[in-house]
Amino acid sequence: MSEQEKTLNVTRRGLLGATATGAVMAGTGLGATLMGARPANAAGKINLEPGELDEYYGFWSSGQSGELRILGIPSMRELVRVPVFNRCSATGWGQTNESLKVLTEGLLPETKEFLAKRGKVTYDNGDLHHPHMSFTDGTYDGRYLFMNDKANTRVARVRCDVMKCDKITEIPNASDIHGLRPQKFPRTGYVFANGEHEAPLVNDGSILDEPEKYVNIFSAIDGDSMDVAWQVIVSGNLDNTDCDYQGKYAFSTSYNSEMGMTLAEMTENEMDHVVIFNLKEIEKGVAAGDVQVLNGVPVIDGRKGQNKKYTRYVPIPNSPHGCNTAPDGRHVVINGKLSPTCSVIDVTKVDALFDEDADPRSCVVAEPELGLGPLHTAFDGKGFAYTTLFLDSQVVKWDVAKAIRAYAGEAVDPIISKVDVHYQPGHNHTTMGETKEADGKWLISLNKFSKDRFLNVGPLKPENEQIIDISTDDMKVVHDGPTFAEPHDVILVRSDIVNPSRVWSRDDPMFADAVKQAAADGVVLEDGHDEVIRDGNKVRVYMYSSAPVFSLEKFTVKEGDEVTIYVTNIDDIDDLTHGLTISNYGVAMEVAPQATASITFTADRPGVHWYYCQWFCHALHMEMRGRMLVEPRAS
Ligand code: CUK
Ligand code: CUA
Repeated sequence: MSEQEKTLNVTRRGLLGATATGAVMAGTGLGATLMGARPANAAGKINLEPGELDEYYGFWSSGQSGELRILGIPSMRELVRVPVFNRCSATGWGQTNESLKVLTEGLLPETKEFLAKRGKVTYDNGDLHHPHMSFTDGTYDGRYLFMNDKANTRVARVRCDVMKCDKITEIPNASDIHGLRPQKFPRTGYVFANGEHEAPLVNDGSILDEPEKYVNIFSAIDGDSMDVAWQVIVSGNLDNTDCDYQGKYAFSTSYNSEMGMTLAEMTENEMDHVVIFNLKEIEKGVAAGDVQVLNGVPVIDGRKGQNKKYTRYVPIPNSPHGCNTAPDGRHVVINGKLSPTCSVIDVTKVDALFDEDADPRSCVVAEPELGLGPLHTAFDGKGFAYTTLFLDSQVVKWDVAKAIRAYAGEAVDPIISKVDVHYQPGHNHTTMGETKEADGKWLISLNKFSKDRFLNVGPLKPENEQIIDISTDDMKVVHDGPTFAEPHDVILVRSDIVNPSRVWSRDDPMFADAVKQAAADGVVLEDGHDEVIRDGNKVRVYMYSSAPVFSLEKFTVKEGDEVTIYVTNIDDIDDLTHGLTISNYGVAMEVAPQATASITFTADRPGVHWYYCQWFCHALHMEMRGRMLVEPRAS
């Protein structure tokens, strides 16, 4: 392809994706293209050449798919999927002993009991809405990603060095974790998590249809230990949450302040509220024992009309949804949803709210009318905010400072421009936009409907995520990105912050149990040792993989044996992953370079069962196989 064809190609994509086509024609200009100039946007080009790397990592939620996805931005190329709350056929997440430990150890005892009755050890599904990176001093630090499970009330952590989930904690006392954000300052620190749905505090069936006895719970999880540090009982359903850059306050939007059960009841009030949590006072209250301890967690009463030291309720127009702190470190934008407005809270005015008689609305410094259905807001670090309008199918760019002046009575219009997106946007996110290093290059709009944007694939359609160039005054949609159910949220992180390892370290805690068991059995995994150890009806099979062979060509077990296979990948080359799949046994796992992975099953199907490597690793990959011989039990 000639340079000219390449550039034409880029321009055509820009035209197809854009709504303001005139602007694209004029701006990046066919004239310039034909003269051979690269029609790059000010933010850079999105169609990378083969081999070119992206400038940002995009960490994507996947809603009811339950996994984390990693994309390169701005190309929108999907790089990898990280199974978290779901099961994964490729990697064996949910089958391997290493993943089962992560999936089970943080469950509450009563959940384990409940699942055991169904013959399960963990949940199979999850609903992952909000992935966020750990912070140090107001910006991403590349240590961890945290994320919620709305379906089964859990919070998970992914290690950024290996991009695997290492902890999942079920949150006691709360119901259905939704909004989630890590503490920005001084570090994470806490991970704040909203329980969305109200329920009896002890939900054992002794209280059922008595909604007046239901409560909502806000949780602070320790990001280092993943234990719940404390919880606060609040009034109203909690939706989204964010915190300040001082380490003093967290903010949660709350719809249904009525605590209604039906749609009519839930939307009755003109005003709902934002709950502001005073972190230092809550910590003091916990230390002083002003709590009830439930499931081992100190729980503080922060309901409306209770002790005002801990929480304040700021009235906000009907059913606020998104909650987004601006990179200026001072303003928090509350998105109206049923109200066409966003409310701007000034964190420097929050201290005063905790005086008994303060007007709780005194911290609201702007309330611009932006359009229909404002859901979430992103920032560019230059004083502008970008709010999704769900009902209008638009993103609106507005000036925060002007909105404040307008609220104070000046005749200024804070709205800069609007751009159509396709269709019905929920979250949006800018590059580094939830940190103090917001750089204002790209905006992603996560749209709930794609309708006619792609080839018809039947009644179930993909969603559509669009990338918008915000490096210049106007907003240009430059790319459509179809995606499967259902990214709610995304963060865009500068690539230099994220530095994953290329191969596993042999002393990684992920497979420490396997290494310990091998040592107890006198097996040195790193030596490429293989061994079959019989221990009553338990059989431990140790082998290594090195392209293109398994060290064991065959092994024999007896029908009914409990078999554990440990595979160590002794290859140490970048990208040389192997796997182990046993045919007609439903057994499969990934073994990345220098990792050990293990899987346990009962050999209750006699016969010859081939095991093979399912990760294409070598010219002789098809030959990378062996036999498990299962002797029938003598009858
Ligand atoms: S929520 Cu999905 S559009 Cu779960 Cu973050 Cu607003
Ligand atoms: Cu090893 Cu394919």
